[in-house]
Amino acid sequence: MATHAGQAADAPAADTTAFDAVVVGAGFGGMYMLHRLRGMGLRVTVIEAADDVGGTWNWNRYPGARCDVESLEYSFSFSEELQQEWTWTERFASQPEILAYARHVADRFDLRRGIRFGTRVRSAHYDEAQAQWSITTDRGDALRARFCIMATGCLSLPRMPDFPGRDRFGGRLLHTATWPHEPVDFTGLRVGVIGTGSSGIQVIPMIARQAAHLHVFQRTPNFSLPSGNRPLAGDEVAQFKARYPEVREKARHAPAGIAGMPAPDRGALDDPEERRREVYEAAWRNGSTGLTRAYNNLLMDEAANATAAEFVREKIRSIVTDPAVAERLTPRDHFIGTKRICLDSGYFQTFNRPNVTLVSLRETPIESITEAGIRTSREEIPLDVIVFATGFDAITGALLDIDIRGRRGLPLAEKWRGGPRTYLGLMTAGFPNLFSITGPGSPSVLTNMITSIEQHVDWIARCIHDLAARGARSIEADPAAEDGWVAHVNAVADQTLFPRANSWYVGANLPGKPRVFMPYVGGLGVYRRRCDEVAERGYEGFILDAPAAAVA
Ligand code: FAD
Ligand code: N01
Repeated sequence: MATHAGQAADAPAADTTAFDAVVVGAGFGGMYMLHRLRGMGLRVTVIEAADDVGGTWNWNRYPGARCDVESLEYSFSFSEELQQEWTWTERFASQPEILAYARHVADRFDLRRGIRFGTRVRSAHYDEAQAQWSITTDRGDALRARFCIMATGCLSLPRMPDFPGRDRFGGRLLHTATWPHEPVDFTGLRVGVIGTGSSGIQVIPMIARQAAHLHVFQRTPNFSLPSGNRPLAGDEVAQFKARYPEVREKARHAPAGIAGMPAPDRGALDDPEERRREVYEAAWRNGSTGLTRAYNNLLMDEAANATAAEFVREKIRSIVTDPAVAERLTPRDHFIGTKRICLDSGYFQTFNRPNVTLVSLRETPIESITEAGIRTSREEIPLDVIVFATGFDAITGALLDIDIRGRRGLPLAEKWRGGPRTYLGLMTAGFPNLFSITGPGSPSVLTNMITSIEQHVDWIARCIHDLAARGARSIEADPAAEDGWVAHVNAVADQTLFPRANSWYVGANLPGKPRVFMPYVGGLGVYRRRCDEVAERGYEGFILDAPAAAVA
């Protein structure tokens, strides 16, 4: 393995099949991993199924798509020049702007020459004798690498429920996560949107403005807060940029990886009702997801949570003019925040429009998709376009979509049959030199993902560097350390209300998926310290250079 900075990293070489590292995915995770490993002088290639960088922001091009972490924080911190030269125009950047940013990063750091686009990794098998990964793609590539790094994304495998008759539909079928590259014009069309998670809640107001009529097919009502999105003023951006070093440092140690969201110091029931309402009202007016972090026990204590949930229910009733529609839109089946909270721009207001109809699938379930539209238990609704906003096989989906095999040919799918098992969300025992960026068991989707991505990439880069310095060929999780981490992840989650919701955090959105709370809820700051300590103690809980088949 090359270890010296400045060495020809992924420059054209005689052998285009042998690498120090193969990275799968060119979203923010894969892009930064490439940059770091290249800087260490490694031969690295990135394989990306899409035609461009950006991952999430290249795939999810539906109208209304934007981030819910403020743009000034939802961006890379690793380069001072980058963060100073890029200027965000809105408090919550739109998908086109975030994609433009990803492309800028790719160009600025000359990443594209290290990425094979339009290529999907099909398998990754560990060769114990050689201590190498063999990787194959849908284009017939067969690559070998010491390290295989999965930057495949937590929300990258879209899920399209298999309603009877789906393929018979005579109109256009769209999924928010595989949106066409050219804009879709809904003018004059009869449109149906299935799903009212974050994607549905963003796309519905946009389609309603264009369509002749929009039917919203809602299975479970969701909590949503006003985003408070607005243009950013030039001086505001300049002042923020001037504070970047301090802001980023704060974010790295904050529970959610966001400097503007420090941990609150009091519980909801510590305040009298009047004061509590003022706090919620201020958070509502301010926008963002702050309301669910207004008190430190909202996600721990049922009674505390009920105060915030009821506040939002009242808001829904005050916005939606038809009381029967308001009632159908009111979430009652989960604690607020235990399913990913949604941020919207006029979502509930949309149901006051004469061209929008809410169809509650709890009352009238979808029976089939017909050639002409959607048939519920009550009627057939004629449609020109059906938009699936039905989400993802989250966190484990993209990993298990690849045929990954570790020691003795053990398939990852078999090892994770009862749910994912990892040490620190970084590695899984029996799969040496296989890392995952924001993998299950790490804070990932409960944080600003870019802060978490940087933390994982930096840790992996340091680990690979340290292995080379010691002359070690491999690293893998010790099964006992893994058991301990899985138990810890579950114990921390069980102290919260999170596992009780039927969310994608627990895989409840997919029939048959094992019910396991997948992200680490202990907070990014705490988690970062733990990862750093592990490295400083000589990779405690990992086995370096285990002989072939030595690890169970
Ligand atoms: P991704 O961006 O998902 O990239 C993974 C890449 O891997 C994809 O390009 C995919 O094509 C590729 N890939 C997967 N499998 C294979 C394979 N077998 N072969 C080849 N390539 C493969 N997070 C936040 O923190 N804040 C937000 O505001 C926010 N908003 C979001 C909005 C939407 C609509 C969605 C869907 C997610 C949002 N997220 C948000 C989460 C978002 O996914 C992360 O913030 C971040 O972009 C993830 O980057 P990534 O590189 O880890 O994964
Ligand atoms: O997916 P979801 P998403 N019949 O799984 C419904 C991030 N993100 O793409 O709740 C009928 O949340 C399903 O109903 P139910 C963010 O992390 C962020 O919206 O299962 N309905 C639900 O209403 C987010 O959490 C942003 O009963 C069916 C919806 O489809 C994550 O991505 C924007 C159904 C799926 O909601 C996923 O969000 C977008 C069926 N068979 C995404 N199957 C930001 O704002 C599913 N549904 C930053």
